[in-house]
Amino acid sequence: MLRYVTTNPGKVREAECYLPDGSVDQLDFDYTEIQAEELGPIAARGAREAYHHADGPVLVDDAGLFIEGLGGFPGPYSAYVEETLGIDRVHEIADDLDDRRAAFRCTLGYCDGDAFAASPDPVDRGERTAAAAAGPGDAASAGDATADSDEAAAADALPVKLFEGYVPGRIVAPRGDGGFGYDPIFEHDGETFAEMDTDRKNAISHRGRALEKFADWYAER
Ligand code: ITT
Repeated sequence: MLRYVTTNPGKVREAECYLPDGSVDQLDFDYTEIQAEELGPIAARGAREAYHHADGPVLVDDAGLFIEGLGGFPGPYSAYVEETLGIDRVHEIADDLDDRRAAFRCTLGYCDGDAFAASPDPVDRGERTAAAAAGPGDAASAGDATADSDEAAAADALPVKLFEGYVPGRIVAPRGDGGFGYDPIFEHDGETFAEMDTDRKNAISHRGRALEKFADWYAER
């Protein structure tokens, strides 16, 4: 069973449309979100931490809203900004901008503990190489601090496969009551995501694009 790791049930509703019935289960686990400008390293770290927590295959989903006129803000800080400012305030701020174009991005990170061709740079390949070179540690000296840290380093070397999705749009006054998060203020092709049902949003959304790539790869695997 694949665990879709998120505290957000809205994401799971969207993901279920791409994966065979009964093959995915929500794991409500709040993994550590490292500070990074890109979603990839956040998803990769999160996937490794969630894999250790779940002790089985996991898929983490890191997403964000990138507003052009704000240099990509809130981007990886989208959850914090939604919680602290709220989407109405984000719309008000964007309303003062000449450039209200925006994009949603989603990065899925898959880890099942096995070796496979993980995503290449810029996503922490250097880190993985260094950790792999450190080796798994010496079982005979278990309990020894050096062996422990070697083991932690080797765990950090676990391959993570990333899948990315992107959708362009613009920030508008809130409309619609579907979806979640920033959906009411994100317009694509004349409609906000909150005005679309799940199938329509999935057909064009950042998450839908990433899930489509994941589902193809996972079916082969
Ligand atoms: P998890 O980290 O537990 O998965 P989260 O909701 O905090 O849940 P993210 O950090 O990925 O997830 O999300 C960043 C923010 O972007 C957060 O405020 C979400 O509500 C919002 N968001 C993510 N995907 C979205 C989508 O498809 N439509 C609207 N808002 C979205």
